[in-house]
Amino acid sequence: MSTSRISLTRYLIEQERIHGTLPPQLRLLLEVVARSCKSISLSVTKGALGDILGATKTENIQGEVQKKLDIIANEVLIEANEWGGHLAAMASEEMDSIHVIPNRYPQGEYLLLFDPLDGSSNIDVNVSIGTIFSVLKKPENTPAVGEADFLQPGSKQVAAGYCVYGPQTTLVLTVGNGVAMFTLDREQGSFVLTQENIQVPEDTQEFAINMSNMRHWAAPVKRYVDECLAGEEGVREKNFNMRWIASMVADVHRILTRGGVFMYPWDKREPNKPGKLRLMYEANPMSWLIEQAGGAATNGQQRILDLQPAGLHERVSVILGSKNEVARVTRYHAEAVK
Ligand code: P6P
Repeated sequence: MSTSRISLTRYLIEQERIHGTLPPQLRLLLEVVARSCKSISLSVTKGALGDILGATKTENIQGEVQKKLDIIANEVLIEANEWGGHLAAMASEEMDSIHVIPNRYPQGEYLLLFDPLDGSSNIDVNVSIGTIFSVLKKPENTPAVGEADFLQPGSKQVAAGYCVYGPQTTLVLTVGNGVAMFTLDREQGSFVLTQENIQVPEDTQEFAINMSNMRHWAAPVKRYVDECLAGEEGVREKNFNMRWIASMVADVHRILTRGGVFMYPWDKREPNKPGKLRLMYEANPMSWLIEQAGGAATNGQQRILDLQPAGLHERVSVILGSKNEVARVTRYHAEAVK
């Protein structure tokens, strides 16, 4: 399919025609999410002119102070998605419990999860941020939708994606037949297909991790990063570059575009927490995108998409990106327990 000026709607209709994996309700859901991202992008680009910078006086369930834009983005997604009849409920990083579709609207068969504004610490310093979303089907024959209906492994996702608000506003999504990227044409106000069948190179010379946490890492992560730092004089016999944007969406976008390995592993600062990132609406959607693009994603021991969630906001250790590098880090974890 040539990518000359193919709109998101046309792409989704053609995906349904070719693969039959995109029923109208799911297509509507994705189009509404895309429209929400356009609206969020508009707020983001206003910056100080739009009174959207700075923090509120409230905290989310993670105990993190909520930025104004966190709340704005959350409200945009809730208001845009609750009346369409395609959802049974929504879950968000910014809300303690699920948001069930109000009785005044018809209920649909999908569950939408999102981190409305990922990378909040970058908002006030004009660095790329983004929205991450994941779509599950509501289990059959459940009388009233509840939190337990969301607790499905990432392998059950029917759609996943993100929108990165950077120099371009780019929507990246998968419905299970590969990964496509759409760039926002602000003159037309529509997302245009700019890349499809994205492939993550199996090898890389670029790793992404917050190096300031080095003294807290487990041995396998330290071993892997030390070998990268040793460069061509070390066992890897090649030099590595490092990137860390502190915005998962931007780091993952770089990896989808040119390869690399992203790590936010368990560390001993809070040993009872498996990691910092959230499984349901950060790690699962990003892991599916990476796998759909030929990469890999584990928590150091297991494939992330196989993990059975126990809670809506549970955290997970994340190692994802170029397949051969993720395999190496995962192997180092296995060797450490022998
Ligand atoms: P740190 C943003 O807050 C986030 O959840 C991810 O987007 C990002 O990768 C990570 O946290 C950054 O964490 O500890 O480096 O600030």
